[in-house]
Amino acid sequence: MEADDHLSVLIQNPHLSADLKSIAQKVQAGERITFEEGVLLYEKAELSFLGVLANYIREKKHGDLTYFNRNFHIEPTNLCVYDCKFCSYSRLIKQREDGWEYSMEDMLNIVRKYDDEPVTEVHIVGGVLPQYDMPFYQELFSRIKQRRPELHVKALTPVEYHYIFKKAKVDYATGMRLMKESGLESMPGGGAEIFYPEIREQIAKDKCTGDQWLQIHEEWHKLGMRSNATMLYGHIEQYWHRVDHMEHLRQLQDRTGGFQTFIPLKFRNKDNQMSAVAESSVVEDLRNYAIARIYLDNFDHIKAYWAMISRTTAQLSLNFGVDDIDGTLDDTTKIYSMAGAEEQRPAMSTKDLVELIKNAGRHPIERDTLYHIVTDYNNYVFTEDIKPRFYPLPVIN
Ligand code: V47
Ligand code: SF4
Repeated sequence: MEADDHLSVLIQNPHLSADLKSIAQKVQAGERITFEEGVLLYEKAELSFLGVLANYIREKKHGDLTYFNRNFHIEPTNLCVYDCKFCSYSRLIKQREDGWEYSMEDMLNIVRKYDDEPVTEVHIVGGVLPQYDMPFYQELFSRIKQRRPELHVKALTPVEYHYIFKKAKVDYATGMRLMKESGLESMPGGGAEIFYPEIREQIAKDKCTGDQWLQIHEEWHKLGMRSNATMLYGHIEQYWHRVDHMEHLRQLQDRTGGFQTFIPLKFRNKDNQMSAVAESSVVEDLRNYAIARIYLDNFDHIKAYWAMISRTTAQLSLNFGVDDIDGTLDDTTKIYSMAGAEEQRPAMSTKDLVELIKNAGRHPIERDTLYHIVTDYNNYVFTEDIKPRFYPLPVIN
């Protein structure tokens, strides 16, 4: 049965409650659901119901296509002036012995090591420290682009931009324009956490507010540029805080159309100040992907970050609204392994990733950052496996 037949059968089910039936009919008609309906889905809808709706939307938008990209990460430092309670990664400045601080040369060395690799993107994000200021990042981005012009620079979040622009005494619009001129090409989705002030205050005090996060993305979109959005869920927030978060994103997207992908990030509780908070179940994770797919009707893509949720859940998520499972990472990212993700050394070869997608009955596509097709892997025959390489990290100052 096709996704639309599944939805029709569901709507005809005489046991379906009137409120859920009305939501299903809206989805079938391509209509937007309301804030209250979003909350109702979280409170009342079963996983199987959500799966039918989310898969219907996913297949309307993308059929079976499932995207991934080949990128590498640079994490300039794990020291941070902020102290987010959920963060297993950052070490306060006073705990310097646990930390690393890469110099400009260290970071350029990482880029150089990928010279012969078919990667299309470098993803740069880490802690916030005074020496990583606006001139530092302007120089870094422009030197990366000089070295490898076709490598897409996806870097930093409003958390860093708010901090470095304040220090440089420039407003958001000027700051984002200058970063673009230095070689920045898109912004990852991090730092969003939960926008609602009372929750944000408890888990991510002092860093940019939800409104500031949204304003910085808006300025970036006004320059014709694209970005992603995340939501850190499954901690102290309630369902309506998640819907409030997505509502703000949906409204901004209506104004700018600049978001590409929404990435729900499951809270992981290892080695952080919120370790007493239980993690969400896989069922809850899949429900959350599905509701995000249904609520964010104006977002093209929903991404599951496989390194964080395990390969099996990533496969399952492809039936619950997800059409992107990020990239072939190597071990240059530590954010997740340090927070207790299943993948302690996140790496998957292109062949592994392609097989993972095919085994879930989907059609694997390698994309670039802006979702242009790089390679269609559906009928691709691998003559040799394209493995990610493990590089020794540069010496830390
Ligand atoms: O903002 C930190 C999250 C984010 C934990 O745009 C945690 O393509 C769960 O945004 N449990 C940064 N999450 C990573 C990020 C990202 C990742 C992959 C792709 C993209 C993209 C963006 O990581 C932070 C924070 O929300 N995070 N600690 C934790 N304990
Ligand atoms: Fe710093 Fe980011 Fe960790 Fe918060 S989440 S403490 S801003 S590294």
